[in-house]
Amino acid sequence: MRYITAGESHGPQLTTIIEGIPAGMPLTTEDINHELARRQKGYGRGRRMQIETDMVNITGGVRHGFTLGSPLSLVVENKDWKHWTKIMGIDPLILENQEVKRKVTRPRPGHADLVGGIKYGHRDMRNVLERSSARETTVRVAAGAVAKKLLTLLGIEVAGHVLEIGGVRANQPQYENIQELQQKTEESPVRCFDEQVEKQMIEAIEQAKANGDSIGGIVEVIVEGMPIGVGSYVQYDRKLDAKIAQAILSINAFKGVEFGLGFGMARLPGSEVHDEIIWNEDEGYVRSTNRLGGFEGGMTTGMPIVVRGVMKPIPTLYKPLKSVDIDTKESFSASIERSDSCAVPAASVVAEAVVAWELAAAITEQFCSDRYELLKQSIEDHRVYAKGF
Ligand code: EPS
Repeated sequence: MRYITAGESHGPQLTTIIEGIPAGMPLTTEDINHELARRQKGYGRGRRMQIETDMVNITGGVRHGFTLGSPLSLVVENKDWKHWTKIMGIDPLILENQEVKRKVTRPRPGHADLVGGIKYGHRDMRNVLERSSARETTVRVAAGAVAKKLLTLLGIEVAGHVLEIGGVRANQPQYENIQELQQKTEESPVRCFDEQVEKQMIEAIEQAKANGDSIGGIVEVIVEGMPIGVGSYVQYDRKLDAKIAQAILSINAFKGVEFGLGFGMARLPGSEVHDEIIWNEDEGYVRSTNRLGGFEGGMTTGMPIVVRGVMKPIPTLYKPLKSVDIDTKESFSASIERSDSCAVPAASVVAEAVVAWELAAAITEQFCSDRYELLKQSIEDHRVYAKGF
């Protein structure tokens, strides 16, 4: 499976082309729109989310509610485009020295503006920020929705939630089943399972907003139902945990990733890090603990996957940091753009999407995957085989 995306934040639309989804998999527009709406929610978003109501238009690869095996083409319109048709126009400017509004010459520290400008030779750094904007995660969530649909049909559930915002840390969630985690997180404006700290998180966001500042946090994705042995130890670029780490770090503003006990493992002896193996007739091989977060040797252990990512505070600030005007080389405040004060809740939905994508891609690579029914059968056969191994 592979996908690429295209489109600028204030351009006409965002697009993704997806290849490798098995033929015959049920898929509806609503499956994708549901995930797009989840990404748009979350306390701390700016005014842009009031303009957009993201809806997908499937323009290839699906017929009468089933995938065809041909590439899927998904398009999401930017409603804000109508306010930007001149600034972001596609056609050449009529007058050569015509002044374009909202030119960016004072790069924002922490964004791609300056470095991207130097790399591609854009002296109007709007050419950089329009593409490096997290608006692009809209279509990554659309691609992830397709992957998530496949996983759900194969009995694999993905749940993302927020663990920390601006230094306010939630307790590790305690739940009976993953559906409870999914439901409770869904009801929270900051996508946090812990109701006790939810209010404090909201206050932290309010405080940041009042100060013209921004705050980051930590999101966690938990996946249950993965078959044992997906991924591989035989080559560095086939290790599935490494692919997931890359996917998490590819989310805008993400700076770190850990599995299971993560960085805490540095302070513990081996006897308190590894997960003992037990076997029973019902479940086959299971572990008494899950400190490694679902991976051994780059392969799934069959235990829940537990992966966390850290998001830095968004670098667009209403009280901007010092920067330099690239035209005059004089010191100035960085340019002010409309922004969110905290996008950690939304980022937990993006994290779900990118993790789901990597898992679905690994599954379709490993099992018979031209036809959905064949894939389903070969996963069921593998589960039986692994249990009795
Ligand atoms: C973003 C800036 C804001 C965010 C945007 C990401 O957009 P605008 O510049 O239009 O106010 O709202 O996020 C989205 C549009 C989105 O859909 O998540 C940025 O610069 O990264």
